[in-house]
Amino acid sequence: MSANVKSNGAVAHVSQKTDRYQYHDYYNIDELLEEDHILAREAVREWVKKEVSPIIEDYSERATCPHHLFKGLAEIGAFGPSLPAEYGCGGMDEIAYGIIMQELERGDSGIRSMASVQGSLVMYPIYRFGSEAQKRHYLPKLASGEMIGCFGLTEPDHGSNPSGMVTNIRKDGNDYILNGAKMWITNSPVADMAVVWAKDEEGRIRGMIVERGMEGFTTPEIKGKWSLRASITGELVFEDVRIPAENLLPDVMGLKGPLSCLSKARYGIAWGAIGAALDCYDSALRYSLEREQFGKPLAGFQLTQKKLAEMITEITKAQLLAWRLGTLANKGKATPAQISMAKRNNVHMALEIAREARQIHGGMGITNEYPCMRHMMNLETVLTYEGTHDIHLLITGMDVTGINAFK
Ligand code: TGC
Ligand code: FAD
Repeated sequence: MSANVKSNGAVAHVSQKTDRYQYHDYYNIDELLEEDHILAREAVREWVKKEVSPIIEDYSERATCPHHLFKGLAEIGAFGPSLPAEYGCGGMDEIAYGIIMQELERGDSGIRSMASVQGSLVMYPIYRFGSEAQKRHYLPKLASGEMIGCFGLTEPDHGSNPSGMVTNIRKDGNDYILNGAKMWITNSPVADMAVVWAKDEEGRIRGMIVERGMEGFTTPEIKGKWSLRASITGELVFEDVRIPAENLLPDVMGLKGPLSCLSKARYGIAWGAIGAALDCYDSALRYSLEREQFGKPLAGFQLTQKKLAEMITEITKAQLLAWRLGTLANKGKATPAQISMAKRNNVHMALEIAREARQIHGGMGITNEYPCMRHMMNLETVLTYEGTHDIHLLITGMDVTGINAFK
């Protein structure tokens, strides 16, 4: 593939690979969907084929975020699809939101991340815990991509255990003074604003909106990632940043604030990971039918069939889990522990499939001619962020035994 980098950072490709992806629905799950879901899926799939697939290997290889795609993501309704239309959002249901995440992650986990962070971790807390003035000011701008946001929970010394955070605010007249640092923050170097979680003088966790340009607020980039390379990641550093009181989210205190946002985002990832798995399976199936060794297609060997049969079985189970979770979420009945189970299962499933699919492609599987290695590397991050694989296991363990293994 050859490419020219334009002055705005976008890449004009001289020659591009064709995206031959075809959806796989072994159990006719489409019969359980509504017309709106299918329409949303088709629209996002077309967008991914046109805007993401031709450039993603190149951006990933250069470890560069295709920020020109933020606008397009907004146009296809990927920012806050299940938040109300009165704030400029999609007004769709939770299954539509899941399906959109699935199609985006079929393209790349980093592209899905761009949308998950904006919709579930920035717009959702403003919608759920913000004042009416905050909702009216920020949500339409975030939905349209006019503003880009990020979410600051993780700290250098507090990842799986965010309750230990040391980032803090103290009251100063009508304002608060914010000090501390957040680590591993998706989109931070390009964000116009951040939803940040910090402890007040009483040790209660509060959410607040910090805008780029506030004195003492910086967002250095984290470099050197072998995973999620088309997504930009950074820190948030606060040195005596003055935050007006009206920037605090008034309607929540405590860890349940950020954890509620994580539930929303983890739900989207449970769907999203299926997209990455489908892309790997689809590529492996096609390759195994086209590539011949020992005088017949790879697909004709029993060991290849075992791999493919197990892949589509696991994908089908994950699709059913996501669909059922979606119906519960639509009724407001999906519990955090149910969401944890689906995030954990589906991401692990996708990572295993990416590895198997890479094997089926043989040596070609390690190149950027095929998507498996990129998905595999991305999924290592997806397995870790939004709660690690083991943290979600312990959440399930706590739910079924009633005993908290964290404390
Ligand atoms: P714990 O005592 O269990 O809970 C504190 C309060 O929160 C409530 N709660 C939840 N509420 C909503 N949704 C959830 N998922 C919730 N989980 C817990 C809980 O009921 C309680 O409420 P209340 O009213 O009693 O105060 O808290 P804990 O300190 O023991 O922590 C539990 C644990 C370990 C499960 C939690 O800390 C955790 O999930 N840790 C993992 C951290 C994590 O996921 N970080 C993600 C950072 S953001 C990110 O990765 C973005 S990536 C974005 C991208 O690019 O896509
Ligand atoms: P640690 O918490 O130090 O965990 C290290 C290992 O120890 C893990 O395997 C973990 O499972 C294990 N472990 C920890 N506690 C236990 C226990 N009690 N029992 C058994 N095992 C345990 N955060 C944000 O706030 N916003 C973002 O936008 C964001 N984006 C991210 C983007 C990327 C690319 C990455 C890599 C991370 C991002 N994160 C973000 C942070 C992410 O959520 C954390 O990395 C994750 O929560 C794990 O924290 P940690 O890396 O500090 O690992």
